[in-house]
Amino acid sequence: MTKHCILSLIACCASLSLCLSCRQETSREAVLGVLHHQAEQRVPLLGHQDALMYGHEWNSKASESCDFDRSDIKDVCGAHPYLLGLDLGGIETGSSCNLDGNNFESMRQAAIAHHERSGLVTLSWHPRNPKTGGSAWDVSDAGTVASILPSGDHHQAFLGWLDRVSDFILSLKDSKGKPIPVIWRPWHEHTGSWFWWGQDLCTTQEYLQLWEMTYDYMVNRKGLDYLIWAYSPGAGGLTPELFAERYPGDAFVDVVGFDCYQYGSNQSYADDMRKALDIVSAFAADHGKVLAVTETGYESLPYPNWWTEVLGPVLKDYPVAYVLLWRNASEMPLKEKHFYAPWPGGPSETDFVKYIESESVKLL
Ligand code: BMA
Repeated sequence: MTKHCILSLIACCASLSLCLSCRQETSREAVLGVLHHQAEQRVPLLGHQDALMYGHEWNSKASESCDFDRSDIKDVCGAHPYLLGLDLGGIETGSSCNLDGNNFESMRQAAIAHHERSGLVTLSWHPRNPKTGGSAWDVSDAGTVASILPSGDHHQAFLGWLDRVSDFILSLKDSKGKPIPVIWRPWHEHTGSWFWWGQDLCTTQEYLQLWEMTYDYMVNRKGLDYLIWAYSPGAGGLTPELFAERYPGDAFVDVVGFDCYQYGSNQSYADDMRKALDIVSAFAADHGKVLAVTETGYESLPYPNWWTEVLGPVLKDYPVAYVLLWRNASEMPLKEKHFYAPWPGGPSETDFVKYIESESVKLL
């Protein structure tokens, strides 16, 4: 081979690999572009946790062949939520189903089907406690985070958990074999102390190390360099200092948001939302990040005009890229009142349709 041939071969390989990485980069960039655009327009994408898996009165598990084309929101207004939320809790131990009974293979198919319809997917994770073997809510051992960091006894085992999470995400590919960029939201609500990675369960330095280790393993070891990373503390007691304290850094985060639920009056929820949105929108602007409401809702929607009179008026004042409603549980009768989105015949159906028709939020 002549020197000229070798040089052109090297140039060709270099441009091919550039091209491949561009292709991945473009997808990630395209999603970020959509998110920035919606925020600028002040028309958030509407998301719903587990939307295609089950609803208030149905479960995809019950149908023999399922194309994941049903959701409570579509049943109510004819279009799916733009964003599908799914949770990987349980995958770390090799379970076939997640903590809410969704089969992981079905979740994989739902995520792909949603992407093929041009929707976006966001993944959260409620992993079991790697030290005690308890649930994500087992806060009995304040040494759990320390135990999975590089010098801890459970470090190697935990890397195996990250392998399983990463392999699931890597298996999300479109019909052409192209990886699907998802919004990945690990270690959420850490400003509270109800998960083993929460505020009183680890130091700031340990939390930051946990995030960086997760990022490094997934991006650099597993090749997941096309994810969109979301950082989302809880809204309760949020201050600019608290939000910034455990922020992993601009290099490790794309979306900044918070989780905020209504427990009291409409006014107190609106106040909580505005307070959190003031803090996080200012942070997003300063750091050039996307602003999102990463989880919200009012369990069982006891106020029927909640959409147009409570949520809508707050959201319209901020550049929010997306808002994710929590799940409409199908565990009956145990969780009959555990729903956050409308369903046919449910309490807030009419107002939800009105809200959608006002084009203040975007469905698929
Ligand atoms: C909670 C509830 C639980 C569920 C958990 C993880 O808010 O919905 O029933 O197990 O989220 O999805």
